[in-house]
Amino acid sequence: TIVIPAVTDHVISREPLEIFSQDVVRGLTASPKYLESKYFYDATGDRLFQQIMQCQEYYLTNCEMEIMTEQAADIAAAITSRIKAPFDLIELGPGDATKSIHLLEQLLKTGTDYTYYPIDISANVISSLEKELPEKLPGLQLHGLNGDYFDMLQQAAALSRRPKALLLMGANIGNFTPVAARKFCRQLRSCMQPGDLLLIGFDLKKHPQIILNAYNDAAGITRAFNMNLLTRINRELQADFDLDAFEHYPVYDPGAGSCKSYLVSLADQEVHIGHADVTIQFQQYETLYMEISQKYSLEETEELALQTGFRPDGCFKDTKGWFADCVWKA
Ligand code: AVI
Repeated sequence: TIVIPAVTDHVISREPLEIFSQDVVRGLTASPKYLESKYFYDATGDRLFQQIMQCQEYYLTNCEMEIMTEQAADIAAAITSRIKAPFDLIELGPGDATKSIHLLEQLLKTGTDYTYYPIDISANVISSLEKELPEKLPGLQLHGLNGDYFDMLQQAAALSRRPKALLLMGANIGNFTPVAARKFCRQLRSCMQPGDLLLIGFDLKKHPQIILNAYNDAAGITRAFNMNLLTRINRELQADFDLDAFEHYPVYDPGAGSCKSYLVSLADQEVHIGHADVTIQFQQYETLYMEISQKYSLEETEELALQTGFRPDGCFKDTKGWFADCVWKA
């Protein structure tokens, strides 16, 4: 039987404009200036990110896709041999589930009893999955949860006491600094019971030029992706950023494993944020820090697991060894 829960179960949570405004002003009045990359993802940002994932330079998606298509049976077995069905498979930030669908399909093929809970801050993502996935995967038990990861994890825990396997794919952990990643993983762990599993994707350290190119594609999509946040601030907060007066400038530090994207102000200039009635001064060549994409060695992924209350328990790599989906046991 197909169980499709009522759409009304969703908790609608939107980032209120006031919080956006405060975060933007806090970042632009800090020294050095920064913006939070979680704000990249408005409708245009979502579309640009889809395009980034299709860029030849942005290897991450293909690497993880190879893992999920070629090793779906092994990943499914890794889960079912470690936790007992029936269980909940909870995906944080599923996107269109094009990667996880292979795992969902494999689990269905082997007759595993599980319910898939995609969690996303975007209501669109959840309603599309609820519409499309049961058509593609007849028999899938699906319950979408729209909201903040941790609020929705609590809700999932309240809905069922079954063992849980969490999926955090797409190297999303990389968009935290190492310190913030530890905090995030500890918080995830606190939502899990001993024996629950986490499958977590990491972009691995590799030749620095390959990494830098992934964040500096020749077609300029990543540039547009960064610039789009300025456009969003202009539109939503009545600001007057002149996009031509900023240059997209990503750097990769192979020692630290951190790829950081900056916008560099090309001139002395002033930007007015109408909504907050704040004027920001930029000096020529002053930087605006936009995003971190942290890269890990396999040893560093294991350290992160151990520091945050998990036991690393194997990992799945693509044939190039550029990306890893790691199994952590709570
Ligand atoms: C979503 N996240 C894992 C992407 C990354 O690789 O850091 C976001 C991104 N930023 C620029 N390109 C892609």
